[in-house]
Amino acid sequence: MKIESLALRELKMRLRFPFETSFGVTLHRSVLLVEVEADGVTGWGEITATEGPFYNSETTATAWHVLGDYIAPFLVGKEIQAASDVPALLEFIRGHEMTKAGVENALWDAEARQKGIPLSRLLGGTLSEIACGVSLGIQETPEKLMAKIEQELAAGYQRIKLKIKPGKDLAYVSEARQRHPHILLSVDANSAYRLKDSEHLKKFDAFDLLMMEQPLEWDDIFSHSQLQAQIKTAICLDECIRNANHARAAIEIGACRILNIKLGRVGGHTEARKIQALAQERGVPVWCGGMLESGIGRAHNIAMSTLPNFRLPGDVSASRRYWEEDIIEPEVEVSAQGTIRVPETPGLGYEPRRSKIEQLTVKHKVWNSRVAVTT
Ligand code: OSB
Ligand code: MG
Repeated sequence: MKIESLALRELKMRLRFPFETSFGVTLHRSVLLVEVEADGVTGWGEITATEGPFYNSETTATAWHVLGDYIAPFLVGKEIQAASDVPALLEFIRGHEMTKAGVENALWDAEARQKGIPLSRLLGGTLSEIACGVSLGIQETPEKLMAKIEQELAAGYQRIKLKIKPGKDLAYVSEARQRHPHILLSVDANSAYRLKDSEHLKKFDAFDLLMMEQPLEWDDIFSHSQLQAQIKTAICLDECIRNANHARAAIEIGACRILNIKLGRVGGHTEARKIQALAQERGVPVWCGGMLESGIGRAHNIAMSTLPNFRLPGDVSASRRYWEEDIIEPEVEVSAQGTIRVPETPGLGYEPRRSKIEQLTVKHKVWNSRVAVTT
């Protein structure tokens, strides 16, 4: 495939509800979309960086910088065999996984469209339907959280994940478990605790949780292994795992029993597949995490979730939980059983709605073989 052009655009999108995690509240998303032209075929990807460096170290601004100053000038005009060539080509750029993932994943979409097959099949996925859970932001009171839980269970979601932080944790989780003794329930701290809080974190063992996601520092695998030795609840790592080497280290030293795979955080489909295969070999279940994506990122998440060893419901839920109107056609819908049917049409299987995308775009730049064009 010849990479003829790369385009980056920033869309301003407003979530239907504010989403609160231990690192802050999000209502307005700056959604970054990558559009690639290869051999006359278009592919789409999403850069899932957040507005500020509070989840990981990337931001929407660093993505513009790294894509515009390094990735686009290097890749545009290049001939590649397959999208899976991209990570090796971009190895000279350290970090910036989300930015690289947006580009690589757009090429995966283009490659699948060229071959006339669904992206899920090109990736090696086998499922025709994926299991869905929801991630619920921190709420003002346990009562408000209980109402959200009821609503999502009524909609059919198979797993409820609660965001927690110190002071907004045990009372909320305890109440949720009392009301729903049998549901799959998990918590996600987004690095809000420290190893010295292990006595406090042990108390979660009483709630029969499916997992506790990323309780400790965002880049500290070793401390998680020390915590895992002290608690019964399975630790799931999110922020700490940015590539297959991290996953191998974490599994080897017992830092987690479950892995959350996010395409952006690990640098794209190629690295995600490596992590998935390694985890499978070691008997560690994986599931697909989310970054409040638009339909483009969501469609990539759906395709990835069809791979073997995605054994637990992901944070992949319906478009309408996030947006009044999504930017793809059709929107992502979830069945009353809490599943998404995997599309069977070529590529992502959802079409970008160009007019809606144009309408929401606040910044747009195209790099083609000769010049960069800003509109
Ligand atoms: O840690 O999984 C996380 C959202 C933004 C940043 C980090 C996380 C999340 C979520 C939301 O949990 C998942 C989603 O519904 O997209
Ligand atoms: Mg998480």
